[in-house]
Amino acid sequence: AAASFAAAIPAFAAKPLVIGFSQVGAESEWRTANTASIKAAAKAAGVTLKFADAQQQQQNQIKAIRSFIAQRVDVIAFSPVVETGWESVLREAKNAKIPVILTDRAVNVGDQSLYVSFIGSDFVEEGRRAGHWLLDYAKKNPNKQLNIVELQGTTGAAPANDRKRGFAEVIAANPKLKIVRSQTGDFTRAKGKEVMEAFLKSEGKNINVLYAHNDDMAIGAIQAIEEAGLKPGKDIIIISVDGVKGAFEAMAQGKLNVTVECNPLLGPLLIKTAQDVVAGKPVPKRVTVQEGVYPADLAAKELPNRKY
Ligand code: GYE
Repeated sequence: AAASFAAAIPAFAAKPLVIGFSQVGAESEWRTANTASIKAAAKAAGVTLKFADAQQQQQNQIKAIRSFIAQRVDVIAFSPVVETGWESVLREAKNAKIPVILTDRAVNVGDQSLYVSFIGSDFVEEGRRAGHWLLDYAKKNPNKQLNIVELQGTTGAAPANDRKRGFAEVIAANPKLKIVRSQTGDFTRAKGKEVMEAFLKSEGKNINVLYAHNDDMAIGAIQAIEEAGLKPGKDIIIISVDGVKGAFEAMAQGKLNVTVECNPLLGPLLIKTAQDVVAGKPVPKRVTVQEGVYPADLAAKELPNRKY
């Protein structure tokens, strides 16, 4: 009865929901799309969003979460830069009775009651999909030597750990597939380019395949490969993850061979989950999203359909 009364008389309508959201940063096209999705969904739902950019630093996220607790927001949401080191700040949120929703990236905590829900992709599966594409490629090109260099995401981040693991697990089936170098490029174009330059310098023509944990690093690496006088997508086969527009453009130009999709449009799911939590409705502990794999030959056809 109280609820319908409040709804009928605007003056008594509930205060808008306040969500404090700590974002990883602005390191990639994926992240830009993710931020836009969350801001748009909050706006559409009339939710007040307190948005903090952590610039890829865990310390900044911990500070932001503490400030959300001090401001007594209704819900805290965040995309954790790295997996470990969250126990104490999440305990503080729990003691303050503020529910925490994880989006995009997971945390590694012993006590699962420190968050109510985790909404995001299965990164191990994405790594496996990248690996399966390469296994198929190796089957079709049995005489080709396949030395792989890997550009890892941010050290300690769930998508870096998991995409590495899933890929390694699958390519282990073919002894010809060997990772010769693996280093972090921090999910950025600039770092991807820089590390690829170093790989090219030390390995020379020995590199046959690049596996990049995101499209931005692959796009940076493509520049490095071209500057070294090689043809990306041909002299070096390139596999990456995310499926952002930049990757589809690179594929249409024949410079990238395949991208494994990772959906950044988590805003509507996040807002809905926050509303349900505050309304006392049960929410699923884990929500994953549907994703595909886009090889270069589908790029031109798919490009106009891409939403990020
Ligand atoms: O793949 C990458 C971004 O956490 C899934 O972070 C996200 C990753 C995404 O920087 O581009």
